[in-house]
Amino acid sequence: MLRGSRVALARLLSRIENHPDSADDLLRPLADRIGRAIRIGFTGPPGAGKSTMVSAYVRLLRTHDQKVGVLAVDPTSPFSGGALLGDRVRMSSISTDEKVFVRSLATRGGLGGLAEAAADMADVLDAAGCDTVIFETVGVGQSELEVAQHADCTVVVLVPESGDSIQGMKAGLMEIADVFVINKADREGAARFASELRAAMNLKEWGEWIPPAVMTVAVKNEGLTEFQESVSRHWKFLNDSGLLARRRAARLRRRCQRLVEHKLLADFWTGERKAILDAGIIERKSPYEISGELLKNRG
Ligand SMILES: Nc1nc2c(ncn2[C@@H]2O[C@H](COP(=O)(O)OP(=O)(O)OP(=O)(O)O)[C@@H](O)[C@H]2O)c(=O)[nH]1
Ligand SMILES: [Mg+2]
Repeated sequence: MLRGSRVALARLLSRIENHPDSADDLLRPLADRIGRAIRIGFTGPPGAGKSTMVSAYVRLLRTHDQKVGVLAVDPTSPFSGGALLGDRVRMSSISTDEKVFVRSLATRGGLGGLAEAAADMADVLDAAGCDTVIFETVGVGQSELEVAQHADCTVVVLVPESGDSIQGMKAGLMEIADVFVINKADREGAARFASELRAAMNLKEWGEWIPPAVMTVAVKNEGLTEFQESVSRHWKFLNDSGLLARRRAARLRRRCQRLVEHKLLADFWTGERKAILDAGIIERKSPYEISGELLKNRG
């Protein structure tokens, strides 16, 4: 993979996606090659145009001869099986490019595993020499928001109609945005929504990064230059303010804690402990008493 083989890269990514246990051995020798790539997360409601936007942005990065990795996290809903195919079609113009590596991650339905797999795979793409690694996730569930947290810069893609529910949206998407994109600006209400967003963002304290709101028509490549300028400005801010180093350290800390927790949990539930648990329930003991007993004979 380090000699530039796409086949090897694809194989490594599959291995990590399908056999999380192998990530340790695979990632260890790559550790000192990780950290060069800019990681950008695109998130937002279903159908907002994230994939179209990512494709347009990747084409733009390609004009600067960047090597790009894209990790598209499939919509969580088991009912939207068509979306993946749609993504394939929409991203087909970039996926035949030698210096672009597009990969879809299936939602496993498990806890958090997806975010961890995405982070590991981003590390591999980074080590493989990608200048930019892009995550695309649907911003609805917890695990999608977690994936977004693995990015240096989070782009929240909205549509003019999102303005109607800006209050309800505040809780999740509003907080994580570094850059807002109001895509489908060929539809009515985009400018009004953009100024509403800007007004809401300007309430932030001075000295902080104020997320800009960029209007785009991704299907027509419109607004892409302005978008790129916003991302570049944010990247400069991240570096100048020292926030990049802090964010990355926080991210690594969280990942390490997660790994420790997974490992401890996996080791904890022995047959004997499961028996203690079941016996306690049959004896109608309080959950506190049962958990106390379980933790007493630990280690
Ligand atoms: N009118 C208009 N349509 C757009 C624009 N950008 C994307 N679309 C269309 O919107 C639809 C959804 O686009 P996608 O890029 O698949 O959206 P997405 O957010 O990736 O969707 P999911 O991954 O399924 O959540 C497609 O039919 C696009 O052609 C735009 O700027 N204007
Ligand atoms: Mg998509």
